[in-house]
Amino acid sequence: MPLESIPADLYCWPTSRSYTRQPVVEVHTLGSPPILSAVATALTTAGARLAEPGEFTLRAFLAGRLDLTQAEAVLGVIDARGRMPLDAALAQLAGGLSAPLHQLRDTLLDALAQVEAGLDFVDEDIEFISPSEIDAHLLTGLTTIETISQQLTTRGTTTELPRVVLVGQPNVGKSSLFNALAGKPVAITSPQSGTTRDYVTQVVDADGVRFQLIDTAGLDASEGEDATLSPDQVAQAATRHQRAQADVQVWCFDATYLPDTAALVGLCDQTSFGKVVVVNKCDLATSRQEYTPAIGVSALTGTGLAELKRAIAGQLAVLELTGAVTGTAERCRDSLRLAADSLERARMLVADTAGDELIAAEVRTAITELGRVVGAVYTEDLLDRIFSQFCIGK
Ligand SMILES: Nc1nc2c(ncn2[C@@H]2O[C@H](COP(=O)(O)OP(=O)(O)OP(=O)(O)O)[C@@H](O)[C@H]2O)c(=O)[nH]1
Ligand SMILES: [Mg+2]
Repeated sequence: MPLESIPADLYCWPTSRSYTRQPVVEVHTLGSPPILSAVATALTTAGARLAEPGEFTLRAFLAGRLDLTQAEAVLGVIDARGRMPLDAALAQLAGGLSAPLHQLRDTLLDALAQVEAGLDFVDEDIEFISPSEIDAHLLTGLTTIETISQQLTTRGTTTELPRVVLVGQPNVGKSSLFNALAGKPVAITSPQSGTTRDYVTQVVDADGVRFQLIDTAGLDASEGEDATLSPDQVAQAATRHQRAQADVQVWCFDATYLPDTAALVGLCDQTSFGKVVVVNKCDLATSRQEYTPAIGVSALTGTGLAELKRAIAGQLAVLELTGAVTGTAERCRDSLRLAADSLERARMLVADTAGDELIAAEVRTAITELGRVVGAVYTEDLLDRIFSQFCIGK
């Protein structure tokens, strides 16, 4: 197909109201690699060059559109392989970290300006800010840093255990699998459909990875339809809630009742992350069947349980690998500590009436350290380190 006959849309931002605050034109066309490569070749032949990794986000940062924590959050969103890291990255992108940091920096800059103004008039006995006012600013600063540091620690180490939720139709053996994985009979099981009414949870260790395992009520055909709130529907709503909160969903099927093989295969196709598909009651299957890519297990005999644990641990490992926001936490920890140390020293100097020069120097150090976190103070090396992790075109 000749290149000029390809349908394409051009999105133009002729002024500064673009992602990078520079005039931008986006070409949207068919997503076929040879076509995209032909378009890229045509554009580069006409004088354009390919973007460096992360160049668009770097430009957005340099133009003041994003600060450094938000630029890192862009990477976090792209790399997120699960609900938790995605939520953390989106919150950071929305300014969850930058807003309090910028506010704190502004407060300290104001305080510093007044301390320094006093230095210029030291012989004339004019006081621009009283020691108690300085101390109040420093104390606010310390409290804010403490809060942000705690937030970063929680994000960096994720104290909350990841949630693995068992879902499937009634009677497929979810509660039996729950007990088998938990290693003890915690959940009630029975031949009667609809046994589990409320969810049950247990901390489980699989291949050295700890997680919260959650058993839910079976999903019946009425899921999503509404009527009066019968106990069934309450159970269904609880199941939907648990599913929405899941980091990994384990979809359970019954080997003796595999109604829709196409649906099973379809579900397995979407298992790139966050899902594991199991076929339980393999001991009852008439012939030894292969369920790949689903995992054949038997809660009764224990067949396939080791493989299931490995699969869950594998999915959780993918979650752990996403580290952009963790990256921010690591990058910022030292700077926040140094800023807090300076503010502590400044407070002692205020208490000792040690002189405004020394107080100003400590506040300046704290401001510089906070500036490093948001990117108001940066080096080429730091930018290289952050933006080289991006893929081209972001
Ligand atoms: N043969 C065999 N029976 C099983 C297996 N797993 C569960 N069962 C039986 O299947 C029935 C249902 O098991 P449950 O674990 O209660 O099923 P459930 O999915 O939790 O059911 P609901 O809570 O009603 O949604 C029980 O009679 C179990 O003994 C298995 O691997 N092999
Ligand atoms: Mg059950």
